[in-house]
Amino acid sequence: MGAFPQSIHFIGTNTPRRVEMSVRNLEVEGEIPAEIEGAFFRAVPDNAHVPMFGDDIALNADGMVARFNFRAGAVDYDIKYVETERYLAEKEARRALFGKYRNPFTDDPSVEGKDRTLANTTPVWHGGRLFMTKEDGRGYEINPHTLETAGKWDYYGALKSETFTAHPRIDDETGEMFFFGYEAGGLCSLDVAYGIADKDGNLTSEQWFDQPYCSTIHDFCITEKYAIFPIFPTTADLERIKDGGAHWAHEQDRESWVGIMPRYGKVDEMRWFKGPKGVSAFHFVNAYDDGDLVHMDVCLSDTNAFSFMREAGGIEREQQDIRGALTRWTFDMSKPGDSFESRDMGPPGDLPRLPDHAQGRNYRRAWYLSMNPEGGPPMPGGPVGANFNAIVRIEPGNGRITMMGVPPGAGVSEPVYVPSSDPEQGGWLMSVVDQPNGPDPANYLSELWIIPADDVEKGPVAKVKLNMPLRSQVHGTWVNRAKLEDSKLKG
Ligand code: V55
Ligand code: FE
Repeated sequence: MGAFPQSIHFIGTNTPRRVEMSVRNLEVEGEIPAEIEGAFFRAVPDNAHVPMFGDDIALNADGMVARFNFRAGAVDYDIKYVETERYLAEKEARRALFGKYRNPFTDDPSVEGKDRTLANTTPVWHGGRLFMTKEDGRGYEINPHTLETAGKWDYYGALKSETFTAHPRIDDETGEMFFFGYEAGGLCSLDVAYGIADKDGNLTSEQWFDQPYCSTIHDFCITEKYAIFPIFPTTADLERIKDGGAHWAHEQDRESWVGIMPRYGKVDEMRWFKGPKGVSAFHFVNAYDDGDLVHMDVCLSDTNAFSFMREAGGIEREQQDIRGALTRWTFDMSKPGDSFESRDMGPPGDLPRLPDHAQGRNYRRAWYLSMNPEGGPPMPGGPVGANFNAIVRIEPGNGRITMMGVPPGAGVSEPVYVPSSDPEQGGWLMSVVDQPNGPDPANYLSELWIIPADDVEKGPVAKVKLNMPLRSQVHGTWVNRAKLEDSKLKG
């Protein structure tokens, strides 16, 4: 088996844990609000084997699906590998057979042509089903009660795209899911598939268009009228990949683009707006219509946040020297031309969270992860290799910003939002907080904090204790008890 490398993708909260387990009745400090009933699903990349080549990146680790299950004031925890084709082939061989991140030319010949996706990025709930997704392949359906893998999801054979985003958007009013897949027609293709699934989980539309260049489209937005596709200059190149190189390289001197089309329209109605050069973003808070205006709020930075994507593009910039802001881009759909307005709204950060009902609509508040300048540097870890140490709450209407920091050295992961039946209360955030436990960076304790969503500065009302370290998650999703009981797959 050998040993894991000690690079930023395997230390701190990225230390491989690799344990499938179930823990009943976790210890709780404080009190869990009685109305919290449901499951917090998390996507956790965690290597089942040492990488084929010396080093690797966290994005290339096997997907695990984890669940904090809240029932009658008690919390159970479970975590299990997603049994992708790739995971099962390597499990059988007892070693890595798939090589570098999104580079099939580096694989062991025995797995040629096999599906490479790891399903390690976002748990998605739609139409009574749970999926684990990653943007390089189709989603895998998971039984939400047992966490067993049910198989690859293709909408009963209807889906043509070879890929499915880890960031679909669900309109809470119509129940429809809007999604896309890029490199939809194969490695480095310009094809983007734009799809809609109805509230019951049936594919009702799939259209393909070409993006301006082969970029990583990690997230997109919907409003009540539009679908919005951002194109940032982190690009794939087939020759580089065939040479065994990186899938992605950031191009600092290349322009960005935003494609906007009516969300129920035809892809040839797409209008392309030209954006600044060299910028990058992985996640959008939200977008909404305001008369003829479209506002889109993006966690923007002046270069790519992933060091390996910068390095492949020859960009020398330390993580702490990256600049950015929560930024509002406003498009006037009544005017011709390809320009738009931009303004800063909040401190730099990423991993935003929005209440489900506010998707695509004017919103009162949202949350995202940021750095508390007074908090001291957090432990290394997380998808980028650098953790965040604060949750920021922003009211876009008036610019009010509040914050919850975590103890020195601790890291905080993306929260989920849990609505409250009491409109005065404002709901809850749940977030895993990893706190150092001595000088060894692999040694820390993970807790799930429950925080009043509209009073984040007050800190947690309850801490659910694992009494052990958990590997960093990427994204998570909250599914309430009624939805779980209404699931298509039963326990
Ligand atoms: C991201 C995560 C991925 C990936 C591409 O967080 C982008 C961004 C966990 O996998 O493959
Ligand atoms: Fe993401």
